[in-house]
Amino acid sequence: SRLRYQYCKVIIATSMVWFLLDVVLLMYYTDCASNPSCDQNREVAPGGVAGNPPKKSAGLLDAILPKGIFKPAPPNLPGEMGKAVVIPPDLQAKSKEMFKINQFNLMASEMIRLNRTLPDVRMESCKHKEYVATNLLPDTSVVIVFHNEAWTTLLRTVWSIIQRSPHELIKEIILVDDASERDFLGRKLEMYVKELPVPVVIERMGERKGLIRARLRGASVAKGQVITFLDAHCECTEGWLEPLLYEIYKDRTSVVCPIIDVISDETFEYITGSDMTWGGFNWKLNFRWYPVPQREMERRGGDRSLPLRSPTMAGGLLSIERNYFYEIGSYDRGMDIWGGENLEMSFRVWMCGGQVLIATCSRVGHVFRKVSPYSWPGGVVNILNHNTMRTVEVWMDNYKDFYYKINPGVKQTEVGDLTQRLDLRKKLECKSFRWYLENIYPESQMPLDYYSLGEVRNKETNMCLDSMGRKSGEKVGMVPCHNMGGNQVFSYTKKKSLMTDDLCIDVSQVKGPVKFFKCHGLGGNQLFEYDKQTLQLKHSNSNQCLDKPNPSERDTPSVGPCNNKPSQQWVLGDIDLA
Ligand code: LR7
Ligand code: MN
Repeated sequence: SRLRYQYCKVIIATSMVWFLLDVVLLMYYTDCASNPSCDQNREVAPGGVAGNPPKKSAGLLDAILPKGIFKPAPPNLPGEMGKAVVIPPDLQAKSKEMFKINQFNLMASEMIRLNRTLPDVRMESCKHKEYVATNLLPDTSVVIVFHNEAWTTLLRTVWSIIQRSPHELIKEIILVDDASERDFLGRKLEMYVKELPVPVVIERMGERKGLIRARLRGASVAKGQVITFLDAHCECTEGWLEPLLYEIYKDRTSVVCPIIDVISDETFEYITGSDMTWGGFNWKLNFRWYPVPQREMERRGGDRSLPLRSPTMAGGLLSIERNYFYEIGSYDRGMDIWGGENLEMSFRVWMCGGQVLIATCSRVGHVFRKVSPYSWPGGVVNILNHNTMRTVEVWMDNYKDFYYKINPGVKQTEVGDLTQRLDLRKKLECKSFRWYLENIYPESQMPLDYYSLGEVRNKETNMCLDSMGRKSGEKVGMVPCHNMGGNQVFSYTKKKSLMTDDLCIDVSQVKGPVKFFKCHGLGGNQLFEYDKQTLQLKHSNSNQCLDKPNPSERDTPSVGPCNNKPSQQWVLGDIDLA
């Protein structure tokens, strides 16, 4: 392996200047990538790292000068300026194989410099914004937790902070290793970070504790006035930090997130995200992006560079004043491995007097994955249910019914001791979940008021409306009632829509199929009058009634001229029309 290392060095030093599609180099990449002991990445990093001073500068090697002065982008290197990496055809099979290691294109990541350049993706009005002088802004510790992260993505996160933040604002970077099992994240990482131009601290969890407790550990050693959390596969762009710190400078109870741009898991292309979406959640308590409502645009006087008051946050990328982090209850130590903590913190901050902001002038890229790459000790479903139950039990009051009804079987999950979290809510004199929905999130997918929450049963057929797990634009299902909630839970809301999760029943054409559509809360095609005497669900716009499926449709309800046949009679579960 020592020999291979030398080999790597020689190859890099001699051919990297020309290379790009140089076959020799690409062969080297494959060798290096699959061999954890290969030190290719070290060479792409700063000169003199880990006692391996580059003998001869070969373009790449001194891309960063010793004092942290950065040269302009070397042209034509893969991934520079955030461009997509193209894997040549003969390496595609290999790159597919490597994809499984981290559930992203590891080969592409390894082809990109750790300090690659990125475009300035901010909207124009952000670029010249005046904040206060840097020395008035609070400084920050950046906490990055990781479990089995790839070398290149982890270090590219670190390098992007170094490259694009004022160093006087970075108190330190804290890397918290949540019991990774990869050798290169051990001593090699420790040696490497010693050479970096900002202080880097490495904390080791010893045993796998999950990201929530790992972040708590990171926070506990942080010395900055602010703690900034990042995932371990991010890239910060120009001017990312100042808008986050500035909001905290103005109001220490602000918890501030950047816009999270997309780093493609396939090509590592940097793709700008939208400033027109914010954080919400559905009945299953999944975090979801939803369009920013007109109301919020107007509150900001149409200025899109002003921070958004977001109902929830994605969770991975945020700045919070260090003392406020503890005052407001840090994280719930009872949560395991992954998930739920972002909604828990969002509800808590809003309900207990703070605010969650998205600073639209701050942009950080994140590698979004389709599949999770790690093990889930105790089982993924158990862990997610456990964490989410802790959130709903402590914060959601009666609105937790939505979660439980759409997730039959969750209640068997063990939730653990909640007394400390319930005490916290009392001590902080937090407002109700209803207050949160009314004031912070009136567009929520959970109706503020509703008549029913349960099945919608057809009198003639004894079949129930069923979402069938379908999406917006697809047909509503109707199958035998199973009495277990889940996909057969609908709410008849006080806005008179029939809603399941974040979808509403929508009839847009006369005689057309009965479909699901995103709830818009404006009545229209989504408005049904329920008559408790005749049991009809009358679609006002078309003046027709909801009926069993037409003979031509197997399992989709229909609409037709109202009559008094039992096929147009519906019994709504748990209804209270008072
Ligand atoms: O056991 C673990 N220990 C860890 O240290 C499992 C994970 N981790 C680390 C992991 O290495 C990574 O750095 O925790 C971080 C988050 O895990 P990811 O990247 O596998 O998941 P994700 O990007 O889907 O995570 C999103 O949701 C999580 C819910 O618990 C956290 O809040 C993540 O921080 C969050 N990420 C983001 O908000 C980035 C944008 C994604 C979106 C939407
Ligand atoms: Mn992530």
